[in-house]
Amino acid sequence: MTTPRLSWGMAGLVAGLAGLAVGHATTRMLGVRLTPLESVAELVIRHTPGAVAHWVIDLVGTKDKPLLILLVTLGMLAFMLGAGRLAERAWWAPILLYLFMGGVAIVAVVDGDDQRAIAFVPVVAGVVTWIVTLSFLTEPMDRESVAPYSAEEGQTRRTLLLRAGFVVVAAVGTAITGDLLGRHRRHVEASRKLLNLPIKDRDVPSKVKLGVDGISRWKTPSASFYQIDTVIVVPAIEPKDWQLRIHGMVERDLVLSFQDLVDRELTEDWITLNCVSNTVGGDLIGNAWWSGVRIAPLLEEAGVHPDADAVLQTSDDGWTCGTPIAALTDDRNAMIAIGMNGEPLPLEHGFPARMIVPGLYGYVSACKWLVDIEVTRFDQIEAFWTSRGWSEEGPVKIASRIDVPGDGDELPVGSARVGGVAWIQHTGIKSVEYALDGGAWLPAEIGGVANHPGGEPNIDTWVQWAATVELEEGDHELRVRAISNSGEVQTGVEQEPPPDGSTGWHSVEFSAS
Ligand SMILES: Nc1nc2c(c(=O)[nH]1)N[C@H]1C(S)=C(S)[C@@H](COP(=O)(O)O)O[C@H]1N2
Ligand SMILES: [Mo]
Repeated sequence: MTTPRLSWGMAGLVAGLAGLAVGHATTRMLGVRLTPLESVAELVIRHTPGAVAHWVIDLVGTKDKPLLILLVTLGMLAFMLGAGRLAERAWWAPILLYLFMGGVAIVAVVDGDDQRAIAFVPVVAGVVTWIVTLSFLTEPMDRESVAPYSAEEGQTRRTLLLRAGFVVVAAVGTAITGDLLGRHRRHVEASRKLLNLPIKDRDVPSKVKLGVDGISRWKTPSASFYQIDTVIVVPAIEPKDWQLRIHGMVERDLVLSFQDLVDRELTEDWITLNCVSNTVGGDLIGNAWWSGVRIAPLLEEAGVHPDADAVLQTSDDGWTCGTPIAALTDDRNAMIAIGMNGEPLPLEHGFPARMIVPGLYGYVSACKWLVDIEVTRFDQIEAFWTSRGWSEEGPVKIASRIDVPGDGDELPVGSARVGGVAWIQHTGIKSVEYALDGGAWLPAEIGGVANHPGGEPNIDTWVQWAATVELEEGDHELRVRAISNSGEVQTGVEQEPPPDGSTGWHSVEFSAS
């Protein structure tokens, strides 16, 4: 007996629905605006000629959008049935179809308003689900077609129905879970918007800008600030449900609500944050205007035991980092931040509260979604990254980067403006030097530096640098190095990021014609 066509079609449909459910759930969980299906629908809207759109609106009135979603869904259903039927002929044929549909969704995302890497995840998750689920559903039928007489009458059909039932239940469950998580996230987003924190945004001090086209903006907009964490779904915490416990080797435990924090004296500062995993020339760094509560007075209030030398910070998601108490209690503006660039922290950057410590890499200091601070000793703790081979202490290393020209650029012969950024937080950059084509190191211009904390800019931020170079026709190489306020000259010795941060000079090769 051969399996009826119907079974293959049904397998295709069920696999298709599972993929849509996963695409939907991932969209909602990640807080991406549009599901892959909706992206495609918007793509269609954007590229429908005006005349056609008018004609449709005349015909169906304001029901045009639901109608479009319906049409796209029907189209998808047809494709899914088709995928199942194709699977009967060749196992790879439906995969081609899925990849094609995924490709259309990718085009829709690229063409849309959200091209962050995360916006592509639902599409990829959906396509993978299609492929895996279809092979799971068709496997009993494949087995039967290989050995047609070994299968008991009806056995294959029963297995298929069982598996299909299982997939449908799992898909519905996934979609509902995604919706619930998504709804929670939207509530928290709404609470965040309604928060009226006593914080202000700050304009970029004019003296820090060198006005070179294409170099990093001195103040990094929150939306383009690099994001590093270990979570798949960003924690969504209602401020009213949040609390921070400070405990361990202290005289008295402190428990703070979000309101307690807001009611304290706030501090605000420009601070550059960077990641230890940044490679030479890399972009895991950003500079923002942070608002928060200094951690030093809180620790003093708790009464730190003299033998303690570390705090273990724990995030709502379970991530941990160990930070030297010295860096939290000296004169630097180490703070529990609640604001970034004049707004409550974005969810991705630790809402409602995270630590920011000038001068330390993020992995040993900048705990997002911070809920617990344990005063302790380094010899008694293991934190997330230190247990994976990274150094216990992570002071920022001096570094500099060339933003323009880019590697491989072609420039016109003659004079050109080049430049980028340089940093060593909490020591501060004194000067930057560049060398063209292996020549001597020459001093670059740098954006104003104040060599004291609290100035603008201050020793806790990066600086822009720039120079004018004369280019002859041919290939060129430009390199850069920085010198700190303490006289440290950035080393040219190349080191990979592990275990405590990369070193080496950034260089770019380009040509002039
Ligand atoms: N909860 C949590 N906090 C975290 C991390 C993390 O994985 N989980 N990563 C850290 C690392 S390695 C860095 S570099 C910074 C990055 O902060 P950002 O994503 O706001 O730029 O956050 C730190 N805080
Ligand atoms: Mo990091």
